[in-house]
Amino acid sequence: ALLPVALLLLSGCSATPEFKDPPLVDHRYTADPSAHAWNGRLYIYPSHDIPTDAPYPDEGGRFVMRDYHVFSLAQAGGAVTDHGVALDIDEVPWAERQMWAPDAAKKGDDYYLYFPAKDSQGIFRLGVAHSDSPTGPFTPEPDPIDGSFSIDPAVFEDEGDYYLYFGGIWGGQLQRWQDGRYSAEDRYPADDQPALMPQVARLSADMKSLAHPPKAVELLYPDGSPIVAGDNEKRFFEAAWVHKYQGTYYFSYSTGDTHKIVYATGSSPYGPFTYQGVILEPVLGWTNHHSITEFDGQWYLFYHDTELSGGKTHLRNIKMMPLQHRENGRIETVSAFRR
Ligand code: FUB
Repeated sequence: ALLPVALLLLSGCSATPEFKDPPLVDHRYTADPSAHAWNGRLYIYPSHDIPTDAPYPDEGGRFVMRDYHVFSLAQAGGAVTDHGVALDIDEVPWAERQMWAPDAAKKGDDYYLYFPAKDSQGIFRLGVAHSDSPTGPFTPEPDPIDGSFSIDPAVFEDEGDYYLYFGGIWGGQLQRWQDGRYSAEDRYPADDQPALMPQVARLSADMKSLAHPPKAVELLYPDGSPIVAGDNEKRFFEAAWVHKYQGTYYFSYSTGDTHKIVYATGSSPYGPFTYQGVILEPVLGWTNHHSITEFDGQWYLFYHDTELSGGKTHLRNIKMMPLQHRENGRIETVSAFRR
């Protein structure tokens, strides 16, 4: 968990790093913030981290979350309201453990919460729950979304259509799905072969099912070739997010074991997306996970680090900071630390 700070120190900054932004809340641990501006208010759908002594193998066994709380703000920098439990794992018939990073969508006056959890077989699936309020409580469907798998759902609305992005390697199990079928064996491509790509499917009109089987989202180098599995600085790990700026689609994601949030751009919500650069440098803590949303005419990056827990990777806190798109469409690289 201290690796990102060690890197910072090695990169020439000798003083103890100072955090740029305060945690948005400090009365509970929160992570993976998916933010949306709806009805003139900012709503944040994070994971709810809880303490545990569970071992911390590569499969993310310490992320033992069991419920979701929704948070909201009337203005950036203003008071943050915790709206209480929006969904508890005991209400989801198929879910047994590990409610990881969620997202939400608004369609008319209906709100949908999308979330991953492991079923009784230990397999990650994606669930959906409905509410007539952005803050819940949400009523879950009795079964996972048919055809869904892996983790980190993110929903992007474009011209009346809704697209569900998802996937994560290692603990997120994407490497166990080939041709839409699960196999308990981890199968990774060779380092010089195309990396495992995130998944996308358009949602059906009911927002509770996929309109077609998931497709791979192609992430490319500027020369048009696919990003390869051995390129840990650029290949997809988890935490997909899509936003649109001046007609261009921005696909951003975490590089996992190199701890960055990076982005690629394209001209369709299905991709392909061409790699552009780093949005957020490593934070304190192993995981890096974000969302990007415009609110009151300003774009913001929502992210997490482990300031409150003093570096415990499974006990994180959500934060936000302004994000700048440059005139050429590039995004300004930011750090969670002051330099
Ligand atoms: O919060 C659990 C997992 O950690 C998320 O699903 C990943 O994106 C990582 O942030």
